[in-house]
Parts: sequence; structure tokens; C-alpha cells
Amino acid sequence: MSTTVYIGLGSNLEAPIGQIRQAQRALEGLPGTRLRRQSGLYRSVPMGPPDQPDYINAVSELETGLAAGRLLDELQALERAQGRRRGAERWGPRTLDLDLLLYGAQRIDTPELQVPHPGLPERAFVLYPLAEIVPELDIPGLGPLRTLLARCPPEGLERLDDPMP
Ligand code: ROI
Repeated sequence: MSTTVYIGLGSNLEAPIGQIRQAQRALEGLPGTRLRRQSGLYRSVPMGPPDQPDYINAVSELETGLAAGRLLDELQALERAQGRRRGAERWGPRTLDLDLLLYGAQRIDTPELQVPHPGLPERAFVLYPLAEIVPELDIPGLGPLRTLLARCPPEGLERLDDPMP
């Protein structure tokens, strides 16, 4: 059994574009997992304390045989491997953030994991990259992605040019 999942990637420390590229490669290497599609890179102003650098954000689509809890463990291990320190300032800067946005059509609500990711409706830096790869997506419990986009203007969000082939 494999499931289509969407991961939100974010970084605003220590060469963020390189951090995101490294994380995309690491996602590809997860056990029982294939990287299907990825969005372009976006620069976004920080949500949360403003005295931190802009973020680089992207979304990846994976096909995985990993259960949701196991996938979450793997994502947290990748964050740690790229120097993420937990327990620092809430909503402060980070070298790498990997959010499990969607896990198939499932809704998950445990203390460790909420899916769809609860911040999704108000985060332009997640919705727009997601729409780039799956514009027709229906989000479990939240409805069409298009409706969420219409309510969340892309303020402070800039798509970066794709690298030359
Ligand atoms: N702000 C932006 N723009 N992008 C992020 O990825 C991001 N991640 C976070 C918080 C601190 C909420 N702010 C963010 O975790």
C-alpha cells in the first residue's frame, strides 16, 4: 500500500536554498518512498516574529509506503540531521522545517501529529507552492485548494526563477 503525501519545506538560516535542495534529496532517500513532483522555490516574509530572515519555501509530493507516524519520525530525523534545534524561540528562525501537510485523504488528530496541517489555510507560503503541483486538490475536511487560495492572497510571497537546465 502506498500513499500520496505532501511535505512543506522551509528554511531561513545557513544558506536556505541549499538547505531546501539538500532536504529534497534526502526525502528521495527515505525508505519505501519516491519523490513524485516538486514545486519551485518561493521567498516569503516570516510569519511570526519579524526580526528574522525571509524564508525559502517549497512543497514536495511523495509516494510512500511509510505509515504517517513513521514518516513524521523520519522527517524529524532529517530536520535534526540538518542542524535543526528544537526548543528555541517559538516561531523563531530555523535551518529546516519539514511539515507533513497531507497524508492521502486521511485526517489525523493526535498530540504528535495533526493532518491536514492546521496552519494550512492561512499559509500562502504553503498553499501557492502546493497549487503549483496539484491545482485541483481537494483537502480533507477543508474543501478545494482553489477556495483556500482565494481567501489567502500571496502577500510577501515571491516565486524564484527556476535554475537553468
Ligand atoms: N514563515 C514563513 N514565511 N515560512 C515558513 O516556512 C515559516 N515556518 C514557520 C514559522 C516560524 C511559523 N514562520 C514561517 O515555522
